[in-house]
Amino acid sequence: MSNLEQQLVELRQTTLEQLKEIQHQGEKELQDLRVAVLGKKGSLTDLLKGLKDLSNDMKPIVGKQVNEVRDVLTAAFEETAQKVAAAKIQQQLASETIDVTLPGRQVKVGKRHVLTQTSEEIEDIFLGMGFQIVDGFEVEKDYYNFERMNLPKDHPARDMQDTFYITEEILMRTHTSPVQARTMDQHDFSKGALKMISPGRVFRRDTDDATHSHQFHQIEGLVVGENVSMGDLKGTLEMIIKKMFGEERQIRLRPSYFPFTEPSVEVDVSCFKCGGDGCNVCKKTGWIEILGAGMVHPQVLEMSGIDSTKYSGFAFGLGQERIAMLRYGINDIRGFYQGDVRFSEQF
Ligand code: FA5
Repeated sequence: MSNLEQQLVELRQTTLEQLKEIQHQGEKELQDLRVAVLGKKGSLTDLLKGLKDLSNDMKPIVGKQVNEVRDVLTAAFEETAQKVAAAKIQQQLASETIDVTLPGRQVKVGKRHVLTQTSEEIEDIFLGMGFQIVDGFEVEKDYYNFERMNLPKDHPARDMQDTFYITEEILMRTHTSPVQARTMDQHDFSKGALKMISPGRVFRRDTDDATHSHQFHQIEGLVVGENVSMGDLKGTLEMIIKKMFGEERQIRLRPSYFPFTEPSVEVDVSCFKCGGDGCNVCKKTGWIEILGAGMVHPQVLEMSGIDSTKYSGFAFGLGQERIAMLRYGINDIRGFYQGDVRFSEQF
């Protein structure tokens, strides 16, 4: 037996013995031994270097023995690794004690955002009155957002609702009112009156402060049919406000101006804090402004091909944030959008 063959036998023998020992030690010791024997600079690689000094006859014979030893040792390392891992688990299990008296870990449960809750509550009330809920587009045509709302290109009232333009003709909608035109275009009046609401996000070039945001949420309401009157508008709004803020709430209509309604009104609700006596919430007036509304302008009906001598309608647009702020006493609108769970958890 050549010297090299002798060394191979010895390496195999000693490594297998060392592995038996390591079985009772740890993963690090096992890894160190693997590198020392099978690694790039390990003993087996060292022995391989001796091959070149052997005769041509011996080279293939000893080369084969080297491969055999590598295979045997690789398998032995694998087997020992499994034993070490199993021993580690056993050890952990033996040392672990479970204290069944410890309180369980509480699982935090999320919930819907306060604005979603508000919107769903309002949707439920209107669904109960036979309204349909319609979705609109957040990216809208200038045509529907302004022109169909009786605001032609050069109308000065456009200044009150400047917005972000995608192109000259496409913009981020400034209110949910364009859904009015889109829905009226589709409605078949031979099947009865149109009654719809449309909640959604709107965008304006407004400066962010405690009560204004450059993006916020509105709910549009629209009823068109025969003999729809201002009394219907007032009754509907009174009902929704009493449901949202309590039976004792009163509403007040003040004359206002929107190009798409005539007459137009601003709707106030009697202050939920002072009941109308005047306080810091209602700025000493006893009333809080909550939404804009009015009778649909005949021109707006006609643009949808609706005969304004036969049909009339009312519409309103309320700010969802405004409703939620009044209901829950939230004093800064920015809280809605910051995603702070300490804010969200309260509702
Ligand atoms: C409108 O947007 C009309 N389209 C509403 C309307 C619809 C009138 C149908 C008549 C018929 P106004 O700009 O006032 O109106 O906005 C309606 C509500 O949105 C306001 O009462 C307010 O609650 C809310 N709002 C307006 N601007 C902001 C803002 N920057 N941040 C948060 N809420 C806002």
